[in-house]
Amino acid sequence: MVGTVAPDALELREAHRFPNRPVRARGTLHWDILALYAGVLDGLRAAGPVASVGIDSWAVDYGLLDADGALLGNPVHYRDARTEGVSERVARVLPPAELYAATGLQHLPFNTVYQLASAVGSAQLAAAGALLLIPDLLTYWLTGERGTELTNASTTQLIDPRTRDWSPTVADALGIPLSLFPPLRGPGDPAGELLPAVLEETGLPGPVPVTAVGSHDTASAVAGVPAKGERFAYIATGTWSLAGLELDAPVLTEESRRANFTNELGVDGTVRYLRNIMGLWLLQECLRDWETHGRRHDLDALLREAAAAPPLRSVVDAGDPAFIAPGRMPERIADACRELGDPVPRTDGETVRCVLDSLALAHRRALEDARELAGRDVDTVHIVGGGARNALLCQLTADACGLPVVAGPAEAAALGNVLVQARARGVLHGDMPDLRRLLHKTQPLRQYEPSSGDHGTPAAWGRAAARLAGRGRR
Ligand code: LFR
Repeated sequence: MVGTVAPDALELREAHRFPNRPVRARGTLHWDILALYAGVLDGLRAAGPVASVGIDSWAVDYGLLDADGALLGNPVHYRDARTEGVSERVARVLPPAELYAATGLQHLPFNTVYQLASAVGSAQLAAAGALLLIPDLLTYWLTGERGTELTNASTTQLIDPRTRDWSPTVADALGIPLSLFPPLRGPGDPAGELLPAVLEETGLPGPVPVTAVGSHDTASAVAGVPAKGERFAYIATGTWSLAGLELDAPVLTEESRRANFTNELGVDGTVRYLRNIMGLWLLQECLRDWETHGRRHDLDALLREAAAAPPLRSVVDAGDPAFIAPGRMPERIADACRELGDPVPRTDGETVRCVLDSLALAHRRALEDARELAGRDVDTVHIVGGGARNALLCQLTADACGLPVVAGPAEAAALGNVLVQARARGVLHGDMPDLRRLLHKTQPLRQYEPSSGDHGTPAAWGRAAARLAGRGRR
């Protein structure tokens, strides 16, 4: 994505898009990191002359380097089964309450800490001289310089959100050598310059500085929320739905831990207080499954079918970690409906409706909990990320939450990334509200009012929420 920024103008152009296809080999699900790096180089070539580069990606995953700086194996996908049962083992050494008090991170089975705990004792970890999170690894290949960007480091579960620094307590208890991580750097810090070989390969005129941004895509997406005041909640929806609040300080209470809320670190000293919800992964996996069964759907037609399906007929818990692994998603959703005593969707359109109703309910629950746990009032919900294009999901979320939803921009992560770079290069000035002013001035947004009534009355949403809550998990 190429951003063009001036004090009163902000535009984004897609220069190049490439697939990200995980590869299973010898039973392990990997990222095809060299294909991704090749995509980055193609993107730079297609972008043409640029004043700065910044990289963000999904969180938690990493590559290990040997003493010569060579990559030791393909990074493993966080959806791989290697972390199965690891959090239970870790809990015996470090009780969940202590881990939460130290790191404030939501329990997700794939957090880096569990990935590393599962790797302790492996030949690969023993041979490692450095660990680089995905955006930091790509940055290293582009610049030759190593660092650990803070917003993404905060998803490792090895960072103390109060000090915004490593937590030796956690690392020591689990035998994880923090010395593997290069020094921390924050959004806006310099991260080197494109190497001569990279300039040559991409045809870019140098020098091109690389700037650290909120390298966790969700940190950049939240920086890209076009909020006008302080009383807003956000839902960054794509493969995941990350629903919560932007705070000045972490909430580390026992209630917060029980509610499975995370305190990830954001741009400009902020805390992203949110819950991870399965997101459009549920839909993506259904589409993939139907396609392998010879049913290739036109997404718009399918969403129209879903919109016409009976509302709130069947719902599942869209926060259930049981949905993390890939495969057989429609079947797993049907099983979950059965288990919860709801009718099994009869058509693909009904399955999609079940997914979207369930996501809307999970959004409602997350925002209700966040407001209560953080003691914050909210008058607007911002939906950013790819899901902002899904009108049905936006309307259902407005209905479920009983709040107006402002949808867009879909490319919030790229915009948040670009804004931080532009400020670091001196093109923009000011703090988050100033950067956000530029967003709501320049980006097309769409508003959804609650209680349209077409998709269930407020009372029906309340009953569905209570029904789901009564069944236990979040
Ligand atoms: C979103 C995201 C989430 C993180 C998940 C796994 O793309 O980065 O914030 O929990 O992916 O890394």
